[in-house]
Amino acid sequence: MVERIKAVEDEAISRLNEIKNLQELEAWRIRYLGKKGLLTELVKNLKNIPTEDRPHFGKNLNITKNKLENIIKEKRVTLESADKEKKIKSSAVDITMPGKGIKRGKLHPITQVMNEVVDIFLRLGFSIADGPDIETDYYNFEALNIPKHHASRDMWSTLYIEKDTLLRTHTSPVQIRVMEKKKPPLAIIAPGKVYRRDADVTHSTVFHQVEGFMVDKNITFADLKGTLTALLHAIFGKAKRVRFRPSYFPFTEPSAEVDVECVNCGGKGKLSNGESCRVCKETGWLEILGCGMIDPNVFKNLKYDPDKYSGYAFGMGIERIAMLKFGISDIRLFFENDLRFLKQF
Ligand code: 2U9
Repeated sequence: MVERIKAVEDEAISRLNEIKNLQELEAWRIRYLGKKGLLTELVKNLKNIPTEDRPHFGKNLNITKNKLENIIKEKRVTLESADKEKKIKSSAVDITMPGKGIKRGKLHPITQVMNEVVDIFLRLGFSIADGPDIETDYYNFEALNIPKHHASRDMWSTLYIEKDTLLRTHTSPVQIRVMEKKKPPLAIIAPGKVYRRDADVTHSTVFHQVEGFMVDKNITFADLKGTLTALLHAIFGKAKRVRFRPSYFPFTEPSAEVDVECVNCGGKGKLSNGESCRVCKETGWLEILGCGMIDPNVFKNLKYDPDKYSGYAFGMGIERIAMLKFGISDIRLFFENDLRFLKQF
């Protein structure tokens, strides 16, 4: 009997060393000290032992039982504190971890180019004006020397809301409204959205313009040339050649279109590998601006004396400048809001 008790105790102690968690410890307790445990069975067996031997075995059993109970108590404390520590480690905030970082947005490429153009004019002494997107036929056309049913109206694919109400096709009406309220000298730019019934890879129904004018006594075409050349050199670089070509607009006379040396082929019309330049269609030039001296009829509509005052005006499409600056061949990319595209600017 004593050997049996010793064997159970030895087994229990040797198995205890392999225990790694509280579940295994509970299984161990059940095996030795549970209701049907090995040691409990030995206690139950006492009744089959001669009465005179019972105290001796009983004492032995008690010593072993106490020993195992003490061991299990100690082991439980160790395992419980290890368990606690593990839980704390896995759920605690590690204050040495780097922060998540705030992702900063960027300005839309059109806004960037718009700001760049506006800043150049502010440095040249121009002021900014704005006006409504929904305009009347008078401000969008008639005041600008574009009468009803005149063939020149075909230059703008206009979106009408009602007979005399429309989405402005250019920001020129803003300038008419300024001239109605203020007297020269005036140097104004009108940046903003404009609308046309037009959509393909280079045209969008909604696009952005910067138009502007300067009106005073003795304003000449030389002032116009100097200002717009300075603008294009600031946008595309001083090394780029600029040329003025005769053109026609109902609100300016004389009128001109302004070209800058092609940004893709350097004005050669051909690429270094001999291929023809698709950006300028082999001409070596890119059309960037329209401009001219304000037509005397526009002044007359506003009760300005065309013999006293003269002025120049100009207009440009911001999407076109952005496409050339960034080498983008499809205008729709600006309006699709695909982050893979927008992140590049
Ligand atoms: C007033 C008088 C004259 C504004 C002008 C242009 C020439 C021009 C186009 C460039 C590309 C529009 O975006 S675009 O399609 N604009 O060519 N605009 S002169 O002339 C004015 C404006 C206001 C009172």
